[in-house]
Amino acid sequence: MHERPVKRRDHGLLIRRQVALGDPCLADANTSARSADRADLAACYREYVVTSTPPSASKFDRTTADEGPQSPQRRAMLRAAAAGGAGLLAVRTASAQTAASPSGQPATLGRQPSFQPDSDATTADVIVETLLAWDVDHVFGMVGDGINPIIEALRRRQDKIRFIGVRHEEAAAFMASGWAKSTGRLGVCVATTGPGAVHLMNGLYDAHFDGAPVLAITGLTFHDLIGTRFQQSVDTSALMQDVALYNTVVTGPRHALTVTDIACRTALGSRGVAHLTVSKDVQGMHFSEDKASSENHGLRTSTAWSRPTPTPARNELQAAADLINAGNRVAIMAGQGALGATAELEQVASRLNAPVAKALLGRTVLPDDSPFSTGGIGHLGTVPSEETMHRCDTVLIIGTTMPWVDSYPKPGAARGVQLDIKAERIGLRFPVEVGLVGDTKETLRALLPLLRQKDDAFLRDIQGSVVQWNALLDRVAATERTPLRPQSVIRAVSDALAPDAIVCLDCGANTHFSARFLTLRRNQQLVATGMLATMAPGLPFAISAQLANPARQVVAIVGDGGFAMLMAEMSTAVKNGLPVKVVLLRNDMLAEVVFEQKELGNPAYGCELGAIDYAQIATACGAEGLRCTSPAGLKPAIDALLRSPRTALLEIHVDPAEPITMPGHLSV
Ligand SMILES: Cc1ncc(C[n+]2csc(CCOP(=O)(O)OP(=O)(O)O)c2C)c(N)n1
Ligand SMILES: [Mg+2]
Repeated sequence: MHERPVKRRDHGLLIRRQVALGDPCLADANTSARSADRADLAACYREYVVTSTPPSASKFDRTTADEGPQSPQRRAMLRAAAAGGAGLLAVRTASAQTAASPSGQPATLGRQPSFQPDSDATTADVIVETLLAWDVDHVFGMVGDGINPIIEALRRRQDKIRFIGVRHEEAAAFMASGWAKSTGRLGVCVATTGPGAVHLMNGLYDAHFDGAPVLAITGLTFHDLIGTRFQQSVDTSALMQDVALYNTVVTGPRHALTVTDIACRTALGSRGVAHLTVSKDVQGMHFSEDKASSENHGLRTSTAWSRPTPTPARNELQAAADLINAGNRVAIMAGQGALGATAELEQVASRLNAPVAKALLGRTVLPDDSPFSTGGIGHLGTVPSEETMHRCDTVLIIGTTMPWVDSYPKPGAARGVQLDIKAERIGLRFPVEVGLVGDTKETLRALLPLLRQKDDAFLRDIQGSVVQWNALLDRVAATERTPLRPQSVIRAVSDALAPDAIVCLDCGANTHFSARFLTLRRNQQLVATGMLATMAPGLPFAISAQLANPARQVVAIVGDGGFAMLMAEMSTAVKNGLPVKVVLLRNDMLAEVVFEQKELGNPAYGCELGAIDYAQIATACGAEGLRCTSPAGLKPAIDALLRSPRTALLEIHVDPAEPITMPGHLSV
């Protein structure tokens, strides 16, 4: 088969140049360069260039100049990273980031498959080589006899692709989802036949519900024992039917050549989960054993990739602009679809003098201290956001289907325009008159010149409400009592975060408090479970976010119930030398559900957790375990946590009776 040459890319040079230029797409590299690690980073560049080694023998003849993943530098880096070299990891990830844009989609890669399988290559080899061609350099999973050939193919390429072994496959799927959410790049997880695949499901649904590009690879029982009630023979294809946008049984290396590409392309292009399942014997099948069917004349797909950036037609943009221009009090609701379009959103908000309410996953589309921001919206949101939506006469909904309909304007009380990349989402929560289906950044750019400048009367009104709301938050956060008020804990954490921290959330009362009391600034990032609202992802999200962003501070804020579900992953963080920080709000209770049961008029039932010493759990896993039980100890404990160079957990005893409230019911 024929190869087309691909452009050689020197990652080291590329990063250095982009850091110097302050390329906003390279937030990580910029951060690294700004931070105290700058000298380390420079040393790393030198080191990995100097220590690079020639390619090791492969079943694939490379006939072209190698792209990033195959470069000797990259191999040296990954080898060092596998051995726990944090500095080298920083370089590796910065280079990988060159393929990602902050809009949550990789930039155009423009690559072609650069390998030619020889007759010895197995299905597993083809799958892993295709992942490399797609710039995948981390795979999360758990070994098992149903995927041994795939694990072996990963082992033989460990200098190019890092396998992160987990303690529970659910965590691997959360890590893949968290990786995709925090980088916009493809997250990949692998699990064995039957039980391993079943364990992936919750994390895959998280990715599916939040549009995170994830590829799951699972084993299937022996190809000729499917349907014979053989051990572990779960029908993984049927299992994934609902969660996966692309779901295929791989029949051999020849088939793997095409379908692995299609799986990667589907996950990235359609933003969701793709699933490949392969019988364990088929994983080891050699190319020479795989006879092509009569209609397969050497079919090969291409990994050439172009980021979809559609813009609506001119007349649709004009219709949207006309509607918005006719409004007197224009409000914006923005979600994760606007991540990466901050500059454009700021320009539009400024042109319209529009307050901007932000859905949880899109919390950082504008910094919380922006003059346009009204904070979060919905049950976890703020009074100014509610006011904005209930007082506006025009709403522009951008990249969100925030689920709480009562936080949108009342139908008929405002006119609406909605911008979303997915056509089927237009009008889902609010009956808009104009739908713009397109890429947020490009569409806002095209819309801006059509919008007329508005006065700031509405914005100033809402800003008055923001001032009052912030004063209320300050008073709540200033409460000093034992057990601690969770809001004061979150405020103290927020105040201590690094300027470019990545905060990962779980699900529970702790999420309500975090959503309200974290002030997220420019360059900070939030990774959370949105539409699935599942317990337990906080720590796995933090682990993959830290792997993807080694130079940044990564903090998981979790409840005790959610943490207990996957707490063995602390050892995954320790084993991989990741300085993840866990802030654990301990109330010995599944507190959110206590309030939900009470709201229904029921006594709390089934919500008590057995007391666990979480600081000791952390220590037992090889991490640092800290504890705080009083207001006086709070700040020093948080400082000690964040200063620790190791994986560390701070267990903070908080008041289980502190209620979660709708925005209007928060009181001092
Ligand atoms: C996997 C999963 N199981 C159950 C729930 C329902 N649920 C939502 S919040 C919650 C309690 C969370 O408890 P914890 O992690 O201790 O946080 P807290 O509410 O105490 O802050 C439960 C059981 C869920 N969202 N996800
Ligand atoms: Mg709890």
